[in-house]
Amino acid sequence: MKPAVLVARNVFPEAVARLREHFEVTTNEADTLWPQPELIRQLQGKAGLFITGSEKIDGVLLDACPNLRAVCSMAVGYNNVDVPACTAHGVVVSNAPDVLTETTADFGFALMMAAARRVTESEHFLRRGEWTKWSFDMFAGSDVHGATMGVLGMGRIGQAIARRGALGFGMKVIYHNRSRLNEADEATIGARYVDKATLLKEADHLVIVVPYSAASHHLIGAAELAMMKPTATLTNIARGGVVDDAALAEALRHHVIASAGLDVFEGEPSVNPALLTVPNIVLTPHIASSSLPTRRAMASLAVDNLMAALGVGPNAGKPPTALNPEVLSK
Ligand code: 8YV
Repeated sequence: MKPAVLVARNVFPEAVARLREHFEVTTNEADTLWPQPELIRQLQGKAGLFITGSEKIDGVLLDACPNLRAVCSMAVGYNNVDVPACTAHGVVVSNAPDVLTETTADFGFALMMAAARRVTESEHFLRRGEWTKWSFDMFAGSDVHGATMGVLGMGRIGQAIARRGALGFGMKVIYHNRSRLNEADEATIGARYVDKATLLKEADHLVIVVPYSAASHHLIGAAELAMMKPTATLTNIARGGVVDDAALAEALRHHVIASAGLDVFEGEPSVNPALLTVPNIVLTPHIASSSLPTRRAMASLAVDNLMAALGVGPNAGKPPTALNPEVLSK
């Protein structure tokens, strides 16, 4: 009998079809995010689970699903998965790095530019029928070319955004990260390492790309925003919770900084109502990785991992992007 796997959300039919070649597949036709008790109920007897960045995988779920051997996510961020608990339960976990780096960097750059040049704010003005004449300072924003980009979190996506800024737009790039890049990488990207305070003080455009963890919770709050230039923009494409959304709304309302671009929110898909009422912000519903080819590649990588973790296909036993491959070598 084929092993049984669960696909927790609607995904591309071709991804499900590949899984059906090897497994008994149950899908989530309604495409709602199952509360954990329902996810646990659906998982009974299943050996594998295909998830997104939303399902919470923790010790409670793992205790309740003793047949589970692999949890494979189509997201690169895995703050929704307790990896040590999975390892302790002998469950392989994988994420989906690399395939979304360039697409997500494109979007981060777009949000930064839209915030700097006030694209959303001015479009709303036009749609409201308020555009009756030209004026010398109408929606005058700040320049991106030649400005200083501050990157908080210099992983793969941070580096891809920094490259765009330095090579494409002649930006001066400064960054802060838990660990410093080696000198050769800094030189290739054209980025200078600074401490967090310098990053906040010197950046014209701050782009946040750090993974979410207890350590990065509210990394940017009222005190940090107060250190930034009043002309600065802030872009968050990392995770909700890295920025204190209430403090950001307050800072935007009082022009502590000029504008912001947010793709991720605390408690999403709910959005702090205060953010919805400030004009100087660009808001998008967590779509930075959402180009069709990239979303296909993310789903396909999760399928590759699930097949390999459950011992079928060309990578059998060696999931390409496992986070705890030691589980399989035991
Ligand atoms: C995903 C993301 O859209 O990969 C991530 O970590 O935040 C996004 O690319 C989302 O999590 C889908 O699973």
